Amino acid sequence: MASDEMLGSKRMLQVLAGDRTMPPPIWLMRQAGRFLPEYRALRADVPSFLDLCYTPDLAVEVTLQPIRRFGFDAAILFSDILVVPHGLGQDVWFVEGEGPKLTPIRDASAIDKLRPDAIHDTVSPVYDTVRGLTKALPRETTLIGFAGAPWTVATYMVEGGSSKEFFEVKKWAYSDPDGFARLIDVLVEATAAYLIEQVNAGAEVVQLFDSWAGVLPEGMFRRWVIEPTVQLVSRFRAVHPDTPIIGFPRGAGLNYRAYAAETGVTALGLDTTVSGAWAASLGLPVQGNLDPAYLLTGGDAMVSAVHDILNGFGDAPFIFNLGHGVNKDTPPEHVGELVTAVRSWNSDNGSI
Ligand code: 1CP
Repeated sequence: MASDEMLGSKRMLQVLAGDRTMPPPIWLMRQAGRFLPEYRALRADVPSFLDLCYTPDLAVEVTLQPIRRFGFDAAILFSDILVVPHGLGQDVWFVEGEGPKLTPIRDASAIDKLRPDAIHDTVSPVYDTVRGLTKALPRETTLIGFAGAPWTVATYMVEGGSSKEFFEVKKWAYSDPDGFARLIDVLVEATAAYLIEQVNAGAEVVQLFDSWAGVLPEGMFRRWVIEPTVQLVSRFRAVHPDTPIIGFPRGAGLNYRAYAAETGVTALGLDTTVSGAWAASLGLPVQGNLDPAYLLTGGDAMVSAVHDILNGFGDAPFIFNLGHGVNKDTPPEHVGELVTAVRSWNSDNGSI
């Protein structure tokens, strides 16, 4: 557990412990990656995206790139949510310009071929990246580990990649809930084990990305988002009771309330649709939620949206972030402007 002294120097941990800091801590989802020229240069020399995720020296370097440029309060481990299916033995590859591809899993026999016990053999370089980061990060920077939540990872495993309609995974989940639950159960166990090892290696906070939570109707949201998250959180907490968990059920809408009340996560990541005042009423520390499109505009429009967000969260413990990841066409200087706007905010008059 962090000593008071450590908490004192790490704004992010203070907020996750329930304090409000001024200015708030700031980091951005997808703060590393293609919008940074130094990432593109390094990536050009690596044969495949998974090679980058599994080469600790390079993954450490890519994690540090945005910290050097912008001095964010937190660094997020550079990896991907799809290393878990890969570690389970599913074929996963990334096609330039198209995104992830997987050999789809659509029946019990395909689930039987997954190897939950062997996951660490494949993903252990990720733990080495975490260990490297604990040495390389500035002492005030919090290290965030992460995984995809079971529902979101299952969408990729069943669809065989990114999806627009999610019909294959929904057909299975709606028509054969017991069969689909076996896949979700494998993911709960594997993801808990994966996050526990990240913390053993030095991650101080973990974030659960449920990027496709919002495509499920209410009852199915409860069954495939809330229930697996409850189980995952409880398995994780049995080993690491004091490590904060940020849950990000993107697109949850009104279901954010049940997610906040029932899953046991420490803090809520908010997408752009949720107002700060409403989210503050849910009683947990909150993180969010600038529309990443403002980073394409920069300037006054962005700064004014930043002030609306900072004012909107009232007294809730608050971490500044986007409502989704940084877009690859974002000019890096706009990210610099954003950090300045957040750090120079004056809460008395709501302006710089
Ligand atoms: O060619 C490249 O360089 C690959 C682009 C890329 C990058 C930079 C992918 C492929 N993944 C990542 C890194 C990544 N992914 C990180 C670490 C970087 C950081 O945040 O600084 C994280 C946390 C993720 C998480 C992730 N991967 C999510 C959840 C967050 C979200 O965006 O909703 C998801 C859904 C993925 C899947 C994924 N990985 C990559 C792609 C193109 C996709 C598909 C996205 C989609 O279906 O829309």
